[in-house]
Amino acid sequence: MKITLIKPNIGRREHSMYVDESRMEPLQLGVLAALTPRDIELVMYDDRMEQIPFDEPTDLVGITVETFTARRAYEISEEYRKRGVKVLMGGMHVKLIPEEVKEHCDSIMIGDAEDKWAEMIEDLRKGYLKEEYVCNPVLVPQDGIITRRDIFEGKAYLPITLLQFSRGCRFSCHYCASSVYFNKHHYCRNVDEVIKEIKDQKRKILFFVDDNIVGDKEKAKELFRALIPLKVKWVSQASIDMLEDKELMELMMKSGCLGHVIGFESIKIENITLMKKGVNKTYVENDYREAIKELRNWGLQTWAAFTVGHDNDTLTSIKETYKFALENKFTFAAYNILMPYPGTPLYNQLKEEGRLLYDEKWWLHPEYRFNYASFLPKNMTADELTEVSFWCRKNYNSMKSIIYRAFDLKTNMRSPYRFATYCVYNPVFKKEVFRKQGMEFGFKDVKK
Ligand code: B12
Ligand code: SF4
Repeated sequence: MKITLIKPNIGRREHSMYVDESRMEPLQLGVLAALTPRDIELVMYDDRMEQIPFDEPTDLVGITVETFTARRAYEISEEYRKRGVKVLMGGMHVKLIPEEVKEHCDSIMIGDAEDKWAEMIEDLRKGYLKEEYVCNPVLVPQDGIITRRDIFEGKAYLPITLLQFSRGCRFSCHYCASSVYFNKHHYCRNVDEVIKEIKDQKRKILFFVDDNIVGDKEKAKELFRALIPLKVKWVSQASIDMLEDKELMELMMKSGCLGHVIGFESIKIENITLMKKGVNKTYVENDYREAIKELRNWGLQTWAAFTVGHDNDTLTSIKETYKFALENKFTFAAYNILMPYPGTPLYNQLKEEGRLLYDEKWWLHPEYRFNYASFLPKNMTADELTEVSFWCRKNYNSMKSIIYRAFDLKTNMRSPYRFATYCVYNPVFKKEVFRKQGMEFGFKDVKK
């Protein structure tokens, strides 16, 4: 018996294929591979940089689906189903909008696969699949499961190992798909297993793809203590309230942390209130000044994440956000347009207010393009929002800005290693800004 796992691309650029420059190993497929009994043959194809051999015989195709890749996932599924191969879909988008996904495959798995993968395999061996596998929340993620990384070999991924210590987040920002997926819960893995997983692979640079690695500060301390002897370097995503716990910060730095993606989201308190990001409230009140000073003093290289297009945003306030990030010389900054993901409170609110564009399903609409606004903002047109967010990204990643931001002895120039990281990754992201902007979803027109 053979299973084929697939990571779909987002889409294509006009007149050419799009190859993701910053492509990383698809961790979820490594977890699914590890859950699969060894007597089953398993292959993985990553649509972001290789052709999918649709004619290669297989008994089941498993596709991981995010909202951005849904259109392409449906195309891939159609190709296999034309050839009589059964397709199973799982991942974030499947949990957010199962009724849509069902239309495009033979079976769906809702939630974390650890709970129902074995049952699905047994069904497959008997020659059938249920239409739906609904997984219970996995209280200890990857319990006894060490990601299989042999499936990533030879595929030219960035030399950084992805893994997780925890899943989910307790906060409930109104636009956040993860908050809906995990129903505002945060689950930690067994520290011993995380350490074993790190020792089992060769790299010294790690990316913990947790939604919030400090979601449980005491458990995070346990992890950081155990990381110290391994002498690894790592990055992750964290909420800004980590700064309240000095012991946590000390252990974090000792364990080799280089920096985090931190959701600053907005420099306007009115927006922070609207998006229900209570964790940022006390920090935004003094323009994040104290927090940024502390982050620099700890020596963290910060990837500041902003969302633009909130109801209190204007073109001027968004440009001020750009200036704010530049002045603070963040190592990286993202200016993501606020995206209404299906199933989120933001999506439901905009739908009620009649503000959703693209027939309320931007991710499937043939005219929607990557990084376009998909709703009517309050204080500007959708096109203006698209343009101003691109303007921020373009300017923040310009050569002049990269050079200006490099000169920070506490962060980007703290050590030759830090400086090298800065110099390698900034040009990669600069290139991605232009390559991805306005990209079409999917490789061809798909029917809704
Ligand atoms: C790591 C990560 C990235 C990495 C990608 C790494 C890589 N491999 O290429 C980077 C930083 C590059 C990235 C980029 C982007 N990301 Co991202 N990313 C994540 C993050 C933090 C973790 C994903 C992960 O690896 N999880 C670990 C695995 C083990 O968990 P999992 O995927 O949930 O899989 C489990 C289940 O879902 C299920 N499952 C998953 N797939 C399948 C398939 C089958 C067949 C079955 C049965 C089950 C199943 O079982 C798995 C095991 O339990 C998530 C947040 C999140 N919590 O998901 C955001 C997230 C997926 N990203 C998101 C976004 C928006 C983006 C960007 C579009 C951002 C941007 N504007 O540029 C880009 C582009 C993404 C793309 N497709 O190209 C959103 C997607 C929202 C949505 N509704 O789809 C998320 C959810 C963040 C959020 N809070 O909103 N991202
Ligand atoms: S803090 Fe981050 S992960 Fe948590 S709910 Fe808000 S946006 Fe989502």
